[in-house]
Amino acid sequence: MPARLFVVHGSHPCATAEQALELKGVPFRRVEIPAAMQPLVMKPMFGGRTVPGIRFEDGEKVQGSRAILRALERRVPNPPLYDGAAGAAAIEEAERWGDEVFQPVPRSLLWTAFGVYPRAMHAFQDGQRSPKLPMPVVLAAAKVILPVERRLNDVSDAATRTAIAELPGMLDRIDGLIAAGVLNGERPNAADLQIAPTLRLLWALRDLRPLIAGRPAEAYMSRWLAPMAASVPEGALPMDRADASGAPAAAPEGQAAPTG
Ligand SMILES: N[C@@H](CCC(=O)N[C@@H](CS)C(=O)NCC(=O)O)C(=O)O
Repeated sequence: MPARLFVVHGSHPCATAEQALELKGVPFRRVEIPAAMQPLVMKPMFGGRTVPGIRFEDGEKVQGSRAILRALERRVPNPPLYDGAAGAAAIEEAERWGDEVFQPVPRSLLWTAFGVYPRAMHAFQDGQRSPKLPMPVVLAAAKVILPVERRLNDVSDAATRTAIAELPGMLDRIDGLIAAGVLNGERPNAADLQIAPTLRLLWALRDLRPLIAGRPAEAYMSRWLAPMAASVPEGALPMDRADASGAPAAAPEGQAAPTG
């Protein structure tokens, strides 16, 4: 049996692991776990509650995008993921930052935005192997999924405003890594695989596009990754109140999304 990669469709660290498997030419089967169910499925099998996790054909189990990339590098050295003009140490440090600091940003923002526009969740099923749920089922499921995801990801108005306020500095850092040749080299390295999927998910939040558009990071994010068709309409995030303290969220939960 080929390797089995346990994912939640649309998850950015899962995209990291999938891309690495494809680059290394390792055959794998994607096992899709419904959103918010990963603690129930992953914990008993891998010990931790998050996706991605992989079970290789020889039975070795590895959880976490960075650990999966390292296991792949060990098993299939070519093409290398930690080798490039900028040097392995710079790639590893950018990868660490991409995982620990940058990766959590879209999580809190996305679940805030879905709270405002739950209808937008329907299109995020595009490309999944499991059959797509119809809109009424998505809206009913959202009532269960949203509170669980908000709890799992520590979503709060304060965290949302902090993430928005810190995003330009993070984008500056990515532009700097591109200029320094740590990212965006001839072929994707481990840091590219970690950072580009997070950028792509942020782009799916239309409120954030003005912060990203025109930067080197904008062209970079879709160099190796197909753009996401799904997006969340503008007005989902408290952009104009990013610095305000104590302001309520942008709109009441469950409000219908505008068309488009
Ligand atoms: N940094 C880890 C974290 C992965 C992670 O948090 N995945 C999310 C989905 S994007 C998850 O499964 N969350 C469920 C939870 O926090 O219980 C990695 O790159 O593997």
